[in-house]
Amino acid sequence: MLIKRPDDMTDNDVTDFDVYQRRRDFLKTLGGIALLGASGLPLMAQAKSTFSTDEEQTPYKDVTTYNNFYEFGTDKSDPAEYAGSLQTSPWSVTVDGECENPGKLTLEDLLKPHSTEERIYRLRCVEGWSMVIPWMGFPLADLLKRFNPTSKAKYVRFETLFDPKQMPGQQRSVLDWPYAEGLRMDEAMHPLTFMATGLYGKNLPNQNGAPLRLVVPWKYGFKSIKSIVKISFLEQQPATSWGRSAPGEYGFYSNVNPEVDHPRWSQKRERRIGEFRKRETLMFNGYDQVASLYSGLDLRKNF
Ligand SMILES: Nc1nc2c(c(=O)[nH]1)N[C@H]1C(S)=C(S)[C@@H](COP(=O)(O)O)O[C@H]1N2
Ligand SMILES: [Mo]
Repeated sequence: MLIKRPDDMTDNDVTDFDVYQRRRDFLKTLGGIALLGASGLPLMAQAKSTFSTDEEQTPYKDVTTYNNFYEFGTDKSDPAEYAGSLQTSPWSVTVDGECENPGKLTLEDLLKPHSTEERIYRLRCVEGWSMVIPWMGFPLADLLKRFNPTSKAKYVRFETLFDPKQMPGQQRSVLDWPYAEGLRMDEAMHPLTFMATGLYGKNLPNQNGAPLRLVVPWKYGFKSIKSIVKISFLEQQPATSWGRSAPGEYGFYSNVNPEVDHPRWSQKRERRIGEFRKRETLMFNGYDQVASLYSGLDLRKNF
């Protein structure tokens, strides 16, 4: 098969990428002991994240050309084609609401205290397809703690950039812009919940939500909001873009659940991109460690 090089890949990137892939093969031979740091350079020995899956990773090309990012259009190929117009530098993130240290941070100041780790997560889209993506980033909890949320902070709301010039999809009212998502505080603080700044050992491509996007692997992909400019600590559950546009179809929780069908299709199975036969969808997308967050909650009602 002829593999087309993505347009945004320079020769330099390709070299890094080749190194990255060889590194992965090398690591496999070491039995999963990661010896390389976030920069791609050998650092101190570091145990491979216990949160990561060792399932086969979806090829870089698919991860970066089959996307949902409605700010750039509704076709899977639109984000890769049009997200080049997104200016990710300079970038800043406003943090407000129920916290002791609100503020507007430059991306540099926001990222500075965090070291980057790799998390290889399954991503299950509500549409019935899935991928395995090696993200780079850091736990969301580590970021949120810096702002000292008060005891009133029960939820966290996230917002994507609103700029119809850079994001032409926002000129049409397909969704309630800006894209907004939310998590309950305990979900946000769960160690699986991740702020991604890269994938496959490279900076995040724009189509994947550069420069900063959320990854919540046990929830449908639309909870993993891209290109975040605002984080708010709230006492009340926030409205979400998908929840507003179709409340009967997209609930606040949106945990992956093969027992609760989407009103228009079954959620029992999924197509892993690159595979021919469908596979069974797992409760919480296979992340059973989150089950205790929902004890006592009727997940049919709270879908
Ligand atoms: N701002 C924003 N974030 C978004 C979306 C979007 O349209 N806009 N799509 C979501 C959906 S439906 C999915 S499946 C994932 C896809 O992430 P990926 O393209 O990096 O695989 O991003 C989510 N985050
Ligand atoms: Mo999705």
